Parts: sequence; C-alpha cells; structure tokens
Amino acid sequence: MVKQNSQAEFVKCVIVGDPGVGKTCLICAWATGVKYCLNELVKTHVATVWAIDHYRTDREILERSWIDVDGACVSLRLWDTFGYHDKDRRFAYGRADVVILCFSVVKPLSLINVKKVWLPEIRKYCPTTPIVLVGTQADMRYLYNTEVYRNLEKGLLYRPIEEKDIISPQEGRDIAAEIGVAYYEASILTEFGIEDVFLNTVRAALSDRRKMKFWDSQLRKLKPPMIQPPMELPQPTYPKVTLPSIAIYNDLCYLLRDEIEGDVVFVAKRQCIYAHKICLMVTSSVFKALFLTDLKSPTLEQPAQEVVSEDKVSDDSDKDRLIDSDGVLPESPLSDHLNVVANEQKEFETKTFVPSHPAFHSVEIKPPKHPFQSNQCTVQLNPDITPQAFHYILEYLYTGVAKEQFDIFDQVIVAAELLQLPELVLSIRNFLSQEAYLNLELRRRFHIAQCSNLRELALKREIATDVTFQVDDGMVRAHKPLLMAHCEMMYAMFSDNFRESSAKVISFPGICKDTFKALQEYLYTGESPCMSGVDCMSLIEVANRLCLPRLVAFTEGHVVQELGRQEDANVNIMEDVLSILETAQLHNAVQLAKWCLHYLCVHFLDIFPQYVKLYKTLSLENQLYIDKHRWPPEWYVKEMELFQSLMNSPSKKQQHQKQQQFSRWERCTSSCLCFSRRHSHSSMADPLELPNS
Ligand SMILES: Nc1nc2c(ncn2[C@@H]2O[C@H](COP(=O)(O)OP(=O)(O)O)[C@@H](O)[C@H]2O)c(=O)[nH]1
Ligand SMILES: [Mg+2]
Repeated sequence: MVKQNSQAEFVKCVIVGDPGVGKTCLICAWATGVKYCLNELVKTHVATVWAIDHYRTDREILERSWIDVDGACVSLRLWDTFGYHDKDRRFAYGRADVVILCFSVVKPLSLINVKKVWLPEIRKYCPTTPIVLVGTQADMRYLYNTEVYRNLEKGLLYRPIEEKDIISPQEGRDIAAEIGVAYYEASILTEFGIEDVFLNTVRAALSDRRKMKFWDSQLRKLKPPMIQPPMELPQPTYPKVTLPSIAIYNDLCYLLRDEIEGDVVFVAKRQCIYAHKICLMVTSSVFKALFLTDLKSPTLEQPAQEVVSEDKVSDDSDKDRLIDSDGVLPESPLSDHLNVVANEQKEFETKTFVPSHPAFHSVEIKPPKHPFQSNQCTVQLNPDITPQAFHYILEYLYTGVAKEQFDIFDQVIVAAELLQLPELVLSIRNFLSQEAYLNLELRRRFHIAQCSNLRELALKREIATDVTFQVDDGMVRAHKPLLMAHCEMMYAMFSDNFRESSAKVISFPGICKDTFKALQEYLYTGESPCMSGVDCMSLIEVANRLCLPRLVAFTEGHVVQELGRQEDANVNIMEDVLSILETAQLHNAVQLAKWCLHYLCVHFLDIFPQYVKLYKTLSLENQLYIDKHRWPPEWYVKEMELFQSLMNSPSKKQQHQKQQQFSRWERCTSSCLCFSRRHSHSSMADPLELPNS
C-alpha cells in the first residue's frame, strides 16, 4: 500500500551513462526485484528504457518504491534514459533530486565518458544536483577470465573483455573524488552493492534537501553515506582433469585382422585362422579351460581323450587340415610354425590330444622352432563351425561387439552354442527381434568381465605370457599382443627390426616394478590402474614417452586427487606442488601443471616468505603467470586493506564519509542561494508530474 505518511518524501533519481553499461538492469533489479543469471547476461544487449509509467500502472512496483532510509519514509522514483550521447534527456533531468551516473568497470571508454560527456551534460541541466558515480558489472572483473564465462554462448555483438579493460575500484574512486561525487559499485548478477547504491543515493538526495530546508523540523536526519565493503570474490574453481576418449577395443580387433603375434591357429573347414590365447581366455570360459589345459599338460585338468604320436599327426589327412583350401599355407608369422608341424617334426616332439569339449576336434601342441618362441598350438574345430562364423565369433570375443550380419547369423548361432556363448546368442536374437538396443548393456557387462579376467589371468597369474621386462627392481612378465594392441610404440618395438622384437628379456630402466605393472594394467584394460606403490611422476614420464595421453590423464587425476585429499587433511602440500609443477610441464602433463599453477595462484600469499626460495627456482614464465593470475588479485588485497583500515580508524572513516558526501556549499561558488531553483519543489510533490518547461 502506498504510504501517505506526512513525513513521506519523493526522490526522483535519473540514471545516465553510456549504452550497455547496465542502467536498465540495475533499475530493474532494484525496482522489480528481478534476479539475473549469467546465461541471460551474455546475450546481445538490446537498448531499452525501463518505462517510468510502471509506477503508475504497476501496483507492486509502486509499493516497492517505498523504502525506509534511516527512519525517513521515501518513495524512490527511478528514471531510466537512453545512453546514446546525441539523445535529448532534458525531459528526464527536470526536477531530479539526484543523478546516478553509471559506467561499466569492464568498459574503459564508459569511464572516460563520465568526465567527457556525462558530467558536462548533467551540470548543464542539473547544475547543483547531487551525483552518485556507480561502477556497474562488478562481477565481470573476475568472471571474464573464467572457464564458465568463456564457454558460454555469447550474443552476436559480444566484444571480448581483456585484462587491460578492467578498471579497479581505486580508479573509479579517483574519478569520483576528482569530480566531487560519491562512489559505489554494483553487480546485478551477484546482487552486490545494489542496496548500497540506492540507499546511499537516497541519502545523497535527502542530505541535499536538508541543506536547502534546514529550517524544516519535519525532516529526519540522515546518516552519512556508508562505506562500501569490497565485493567478495569467489575463489576460482580448480581445473578438472578430463580423459581423452578410448579406442582400445578397436585396437584389439586390428591385431586379430592382421594376424599379429598370434599364438594359436584354429582350423575350420581347412581354413587357418590365427588368434591370441590370452584374448580368448579372458572372454570365454571354454577357451580358458582349453588353454589352461594346453599350458599345463595335455593330461591335466581337462583330460585329453587321446594323445597321439608325432607320426600320427604327420599323416596326410591331418596335414591337410592345417593348410588352406588352395593347399598353400597363408603368409603370417605363424606359417613358420605350421611348416614346423608339417616338415620338421623329427627334430621336435609334437603332442596331439582330443579335448572333451564338443567344439574342438583335436589340439596339437608343438615346441617352438626358435628358443625364444613359445609352444605353437593348433586347434581343429568341430566341422559344424564354419570359418565365417568363427571369424565373427573371434571378433566378438576380442571386442564384445556383436555385428549386424544377418546372412551368417544361422551359422554363428550354431557355433556360439557349441562354444557356450549364451550372451552372443542373445545379442543375435536381439538383432532378429529388432531389439538391438539391448545389446549395449550386454556389451557393457562383457567389458567388465573382460577387464576383471585380464587382471586375474593376465596380470596376476601371468598366464600365456610371451615376453619379460627387466625393470629397476625385478622382472615383469607380459603379453606382446596386448601391449602391441594398445600402444603404438610397443607395436613398433615388437614388430620392426628393433632388438626388442626378438629379445626374450627386454630392459626397461628408470621404472620400478609397481609402476611398470600400472602401465601394463592400463595397456591391458584401458582403465585406470591400481596406483598403490606407483611412482606417479615416473608413470607420467613413461606414459608420455609411450604416447599414452589417457594414462597420463589417469595419473594426473590420481595425483590431483591425492594432493586435494592431503590439503583437506590440512597437510602442507606447497613444497610438493612447487616441485611437481615443472616435472609435469616437462612430461606434457598439461592438466596437472595447470592444477599446480592454479594452486600456487590461489595460495600466492602463502608462498611468502617460507617458500620464496623454492618459488624463485621456477622458470620466469611460471613466476610471471602466478604473479599475474594470483588470487585474490592485487587490487582486491589493496581494497580490503583500505576497507579494514577505514573501519578500524574512526577518524579515517569520518574523513572518507565526508569525501563521499555531496557538498552543495563548496561547489556553489556564484551565490549561496543557488538552490533557489528548487523553491517550488515541495518534498511531497510527485516527481512524475512533468516539469514546467
Ligand atoms: N555480468 C553482468 N552483466 C550485466 C550487469 N548489468 C548489466 N549487464 C549486462 O549488460 C548489458 C547491458 O545492460 P542494460 O541494462 O540493458 O544496459 P543499458 O543500455 O545501460 O541500460 C546487458 O546485456 C546486461 O545483461 C551486471 O551487473 N553484470
Ligand atoms: Mg537501457
């Protein structure tokens, strides 16, 4: 309800300033109580004027215009204006009690125009009216430089803000002091200063009125303008470590297609198909049982039904099974071994057995041709398994992906049932019933099982290993195919003419066993390895050397988490961070380096004097970066010091408040009766009435 108190006063406040500095938003925030969010604030600015007749037409706005300032009941009527310099604002200035002159703290030109354009204009129409200078968009001083702000979709006319555009509170205050007006800052985003601006604007207007009507005992005394505390700067958020995407399962398939480093040959209808025992063992219980038998002894676990002599294997019918339909052994690294089976049996003892499983016809194990190679294993498949179906199944077992190949689904189902792969049968049935989307979940479960079996069989039990690495504190056995599939450098190392391609033991200095095992676990599973006992910086170094950005990121994430955990537990990590920073930069751990830099920036004040020696060992580039991005920024620290010193010293506080106060008497040099202009302006006259022209 509109107050009709005999002491009620109207205050007409005109708001001026360059276009786009935030006049209309500031008015709306106060007059309507609207809240703003950042997404809206970056949209293209549309020049609008908040209509003054809202006070006439909108009851709620009229109600809100009534405020209590130091016991005085005031209706504050805000007059918005266009910021274009050439517009005629005479109408708005008429009978103004106070003028709010806005500039944006991130638009230096708008501050230049305060003196150049706005002050002359205000003084032309309102020679003695109090002015309050307001620095708007105060939130942008820190927001402009944040990831959140940078990533927002901006309006078409968006102009990026640069560091040189930022105007400090002191610069604003200096201009205000120069022109003899009060100074406040505001942000409609954080709602900082809105109340300070309008309450002190009313104080400025009413104090001025009291100076004119010092005989009017009805008018309440007002407090001097309040000192505005600096806007709280939220601590910038720590950068997050993100992971590059994974392509690990495709890599395995590529290994299969190119028949690289296979250690088992399957024969399906006279076609030889090469594969890798370890890849099959971790995704199929049937193959796991088969090869565990093979790796131990033909008579253990899965008792062989028949162990045949080498003479028997060499007879023509068996030999035929090992060659392709053209009668030619295919070109592959394994062709040597098949030749061994066919031609050089006299030198080696070959074992053949018939497993009890119906999917397999027979298994032949032959000692290697070269001492550094492992046993060669040839598995004759049940004749019901066609080569196409078996190829399909191998790809499925390597990747977990059931492909859409309707023409061979019948054959694949037969083979999958023989090989006891119910999930594959289900995936195919999902295709046939047009419910292929269900296969995603099957695939997810497949990978979980695959990784868990890789950890158990390949990493823990070291089954089917074919290479040994000599690291600083011992030996680690590994699987060439898995290393090659997931690391191009390892692929090159084992497949080209490097010494490592034929060496039984490969020297890998500069890394300890636990760290190598973490590398190995990552290469096998593509997942974050167990980091217990791992020297993270040396893992980052080796991951970077082997071009494994995802492992670098996993390790960075672990280090960041560990540092954060320690900090939460109040452990001093300053020394660690100072020493990690440049090692991380050296080994391309960009995200970790960024985190360390961020930590040092937000703890800048903690570096001195205790860690200054260590800090000085950083490169000049890093020191400059930290100095430039320190938080809170230098200007803020000074602001805070000034505010605290004003609050702690009553005499300084008084002096500051006096400076902030509009002083009619000092500036009216022509006559002490210069306020006669306003004789007819009663404190109760509604400012919405048009002035007499
Ligand atoms: N971040 C931020 N943006 C603001 C603030 N005030 C206004 N703006 C934006 O600045 C632009 C201009 O605002 P407006 O009030 O229309 O300016 P006017 O031309 O001076 O009336 C708009 O896009 C607003 O979203 C503020 O306090 N913070
Ligand atoms: Mg506007």
